[in-house]
Amino acid sequence: MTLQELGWTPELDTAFAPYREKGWIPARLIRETSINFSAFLEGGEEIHCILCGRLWNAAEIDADLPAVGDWVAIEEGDENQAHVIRAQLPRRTVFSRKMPGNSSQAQIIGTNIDIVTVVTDAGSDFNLRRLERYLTLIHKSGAKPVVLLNKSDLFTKKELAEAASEIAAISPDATIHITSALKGEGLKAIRSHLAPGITMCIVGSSGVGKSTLVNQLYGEDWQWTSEVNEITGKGRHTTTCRELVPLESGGMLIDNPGMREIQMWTDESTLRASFDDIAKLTSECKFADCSHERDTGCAIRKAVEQGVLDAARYESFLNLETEIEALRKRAKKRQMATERWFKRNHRVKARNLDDRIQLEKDERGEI
Ligand SMILES: Nc1nc2c(ncn2[C@@H]2O[C@H](COP(=O)(O)OP(=O)(O)OP(=O)(O)O)[C@@H](O)[C@H]2O)c(=O)[nH]1
Ligand SMILES: [Mg+2]
Ligand SMILES: [Zn+2]
Repeated sequence: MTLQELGWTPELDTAFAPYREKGWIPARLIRETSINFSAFLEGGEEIHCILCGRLWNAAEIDADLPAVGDWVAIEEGDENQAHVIRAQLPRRTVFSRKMPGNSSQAQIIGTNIDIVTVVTDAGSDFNLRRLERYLTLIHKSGAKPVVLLNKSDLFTKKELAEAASEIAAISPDATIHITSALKGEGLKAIRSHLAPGITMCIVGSSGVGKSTLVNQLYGEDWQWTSEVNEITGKGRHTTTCRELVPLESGGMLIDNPGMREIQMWTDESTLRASFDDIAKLTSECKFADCSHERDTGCAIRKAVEQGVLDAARYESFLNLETEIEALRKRAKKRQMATERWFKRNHRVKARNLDDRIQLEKDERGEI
């Protein structure tokens, strides 16, 4: 596996020049667990590495820390010393969501991602409002959106076609494919997006078939690292940690744990872009500061009344705005407090004694 096949670009090569002079080598992070990381080197060798104390301390928030998909500079270790991440290279794209719970921080799902594939089905998981949120976040990340209606073996052609057209109506720029990961159907369509150096991040609720898809595209069962998968009560493997999987046919997949919450981590301009049709209407509202609720002369409400605009989509637009407004307020209020809390929390995370010893050595400049 060459660096290019791992997604290396001329821009990265330029950014890496000062690190090369120090004798460090480039690597792409494929897995992270607290402060332990795994990475691929040129040639495809997988290594374990730790973060140097300087980067650890410099990170004000979680999103500043290296994440799966990141390119880093590694100082190589030996039998006695761990490989150390010495520097982080600029990110081309960042796919993140709001951290679950009350925090107003961003949680990074993956970086340097070209395509985000949202997996759902035409049945119990199908939820257009949730999909809207995913698509808004994908739009913000700069990656290309793909939506899969998986488990096609469980639905009729009519059900699948209806679900697909409902998705198409809310996301004109997303490519929609109908697949059955179990039967290996529709894989060709997914492969058509992949090529050497391209990274596809796969997201969606737990149990929709993300890991099954990864295995199918990989060609055999990917050997998940032991801490990655947990066997649930039903005997099903559920992914507990993100992981980058390289494909022999070219391209890389990032498998993710199922997401229960997909909250907004975005701003007004992104919101408007993903509700382009509604945003256009706002310019026709009578008042410039129209709340699009009870104001007279609201073009959006008129469109709903005339049946031009779906009422649920209008509701969703209003809710998203409220959510972003709340997020902004919360962010302001908590910024200072959360930053302090996260700094402390990062250190607590270094529970593993070995890690702590390594970190301390590193902070003293011994490694
Ligand atoms: N009928 C049918 N079942 C499928 C399909 N794809 C996956 N499954 C089944 O759905 C269950 C969950 O699949 P996984 O691939 O583990 O789902 P996941 O999205 O990785 O779930 P998490 O790791 O928990 O997020 C397994 O029992 C699969 O065999 C499909 O296309 N059709
Ligand atoms: Mg899984
Ligand atoms: Zn209005």
